Amino acid sequence: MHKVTMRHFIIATAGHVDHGKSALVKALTGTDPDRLPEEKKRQITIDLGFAALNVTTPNGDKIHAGIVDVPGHEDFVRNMIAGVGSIDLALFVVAADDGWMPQSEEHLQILNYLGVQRAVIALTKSDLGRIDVVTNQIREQLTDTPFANSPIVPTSVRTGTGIEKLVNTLISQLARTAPQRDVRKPRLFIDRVFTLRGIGTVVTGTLTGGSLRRGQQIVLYPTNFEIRIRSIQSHGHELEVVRPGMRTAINLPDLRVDQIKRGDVVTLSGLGTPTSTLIVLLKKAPRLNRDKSVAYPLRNGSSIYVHHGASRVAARIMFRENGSLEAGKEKIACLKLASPVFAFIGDRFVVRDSSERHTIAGGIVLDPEGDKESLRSGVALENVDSLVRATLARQGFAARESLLSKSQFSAGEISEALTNLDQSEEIVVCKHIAADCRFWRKLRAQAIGLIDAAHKETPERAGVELVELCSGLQIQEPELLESLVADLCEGDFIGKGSVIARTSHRPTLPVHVQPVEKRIREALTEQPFDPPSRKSIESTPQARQVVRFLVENGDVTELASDVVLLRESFERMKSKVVEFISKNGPATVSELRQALLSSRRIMVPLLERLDRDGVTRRLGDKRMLCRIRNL
Ligand SMILES: Nc1nc2c(ncn2[C@@H]2O[C@H](COP(=O)(O)OP(=O)(O)OP(=O)(O)O)[C@@H](O)[C@H]2O)c(=O)[nH]1
Ligand SMILES: [Mg+2]
Repeated sequence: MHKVTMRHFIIATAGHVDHGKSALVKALTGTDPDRLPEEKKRQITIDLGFAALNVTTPNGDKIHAGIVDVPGHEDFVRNMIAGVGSIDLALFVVAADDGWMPQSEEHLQILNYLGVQRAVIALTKSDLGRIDVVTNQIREQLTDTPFANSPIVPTSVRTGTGIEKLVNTLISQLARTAPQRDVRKPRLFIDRVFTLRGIGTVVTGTLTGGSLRRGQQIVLYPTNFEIRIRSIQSHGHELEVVRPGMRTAINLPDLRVDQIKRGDVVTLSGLGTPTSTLIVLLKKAPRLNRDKSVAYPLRNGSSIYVHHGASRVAARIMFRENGSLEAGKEKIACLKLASPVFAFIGDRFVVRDSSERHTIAGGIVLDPEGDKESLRSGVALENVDSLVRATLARQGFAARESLLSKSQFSAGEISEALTNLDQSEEIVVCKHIAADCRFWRKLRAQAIGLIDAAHKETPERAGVELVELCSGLQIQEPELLESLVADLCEGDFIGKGSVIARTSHRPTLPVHVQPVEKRIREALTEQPFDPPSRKSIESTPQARQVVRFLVENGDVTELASDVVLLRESFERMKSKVVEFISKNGPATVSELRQALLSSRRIMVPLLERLDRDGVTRRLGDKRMLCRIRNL
């Protein structure tokens, strides 16, 4: 039996001013999308309007389509763009009496730049004639665009002609449309903010990339507020969960309306942060009116407006090699934004001129982190594997957790790609990081070189301190060092505390310093319980080298920075202290010093060490034994 499903889609209108978009939405849904008093007065759409269409497909599936009605007037293109991001289908309107007009063209280009793949064309006001002529004109205008084969349906809200056919055409298009992907990276680009009495602040937008649920903790960018969703609605219905492709209203009572604006983004923390430098692939449509300024090449350094999500941000364009972008061409560029946006790899955007009169280009975000290397080499967007490879080739390595978090791939897809690429030895995955093979080989070789050189130059040392390795390799990220050490230790290396060495390495003093060692041992043996200070023993660099060796090897015990003694002296002193206290009861430093023929300089740090080791305990100015020991 066929299981009935409910699918959600977003349709947005598009088309020249006064061509009947809002009237058509009302005829389709019963809702008048023009809600502002000024819109009613001027009989024009100024800002976005909303309605819903609930239909059943021939096989019984239910489709819920949120409709965003956009303004057609050239002064409000900015609002139009905010409404058509992340839509599934365009309801493109051309009036039979007017035919193809300037904003028909501009809206078509905007939809193309934003990557909208499907459209249904409504030839409105069909009661006013010229259907054949305008149909031909539309077909001609749509040649070589993604909408070249889109259905054209003549309609009239006056006579009711074509409305039912339009509904059926919309259904059959949506029935063939895949629902938006849920990659657990929800983003709600806010297109409206308002306050309701008794409820507080509400924001609305079209949800993409993942679900949101009631009570969930969200973050608002670019302001960085972290807050909880009090409640969620979609088209007036209270919901527990909203999914991608749904018009969404969320109640954020902890924020005031003036703390949020159109273009802000509701998302989850942990997916990265907004940025102000984007590397993009910029495209300029081929079919621009050659007499107009829109057709002029886009020059290096131009000031423009970038429309991304529901936001609009002033920006400057920088091309590679100071180039410019001509109509019909595409080029990699860097966009320096006046304020940060929360963009993902693969996001689409529209570019308008600085006077905001014309749409002049559009593009795809290649690298939201603005890495200069991406500007040079570009970014492969074909699939998750090539994106992982290219990202690692560019960056060298990345933390597995955060790699491509700002992309339209899910964490599961990214981690699967990492495993596959690691298995086919195209990248290296080790502990917390993933790395480019060449980068990893080079880093490993450098590390091995440093360790071997250290073994040779200072054979008396246990190995290389990890902090030295870190600075020698100029590593700033602790997880990179940890993964590198883990990798080395799977082979011929061993980590001992804060030191790494070859497994075969046995610390030895170089022959030429062995006389120095002999002298030091003698110095420490002469008065074993009251040896000379470290400073006086370490009068030369060689002597310092020897003392460090003896300490690292455990032949010499370091009691304080200036107090060292032979290990056997230390052990004997310990036994004598225990013996003395066992026999005579708790003793002062002075009593112990006299009993052991030592000095206060040695005795104080010695007893502190024994306290730390749990042998003795301080009681006033005396020492007692911690417990009876079997020594
Ligand atoms: N004769 C006729 N007039 C229509 C039809 N559809 C809309 N109109 C009229 O056209 C005018 C504009 O209609 P709207 O629906 O407001 O146009 P719009 O495209 O939404 O305009 P903007 O949102 O401002 O771009 C109104 O006066 C409508 O009554 C139609 O099918 N036939
Ligand atoms: Mg309208």
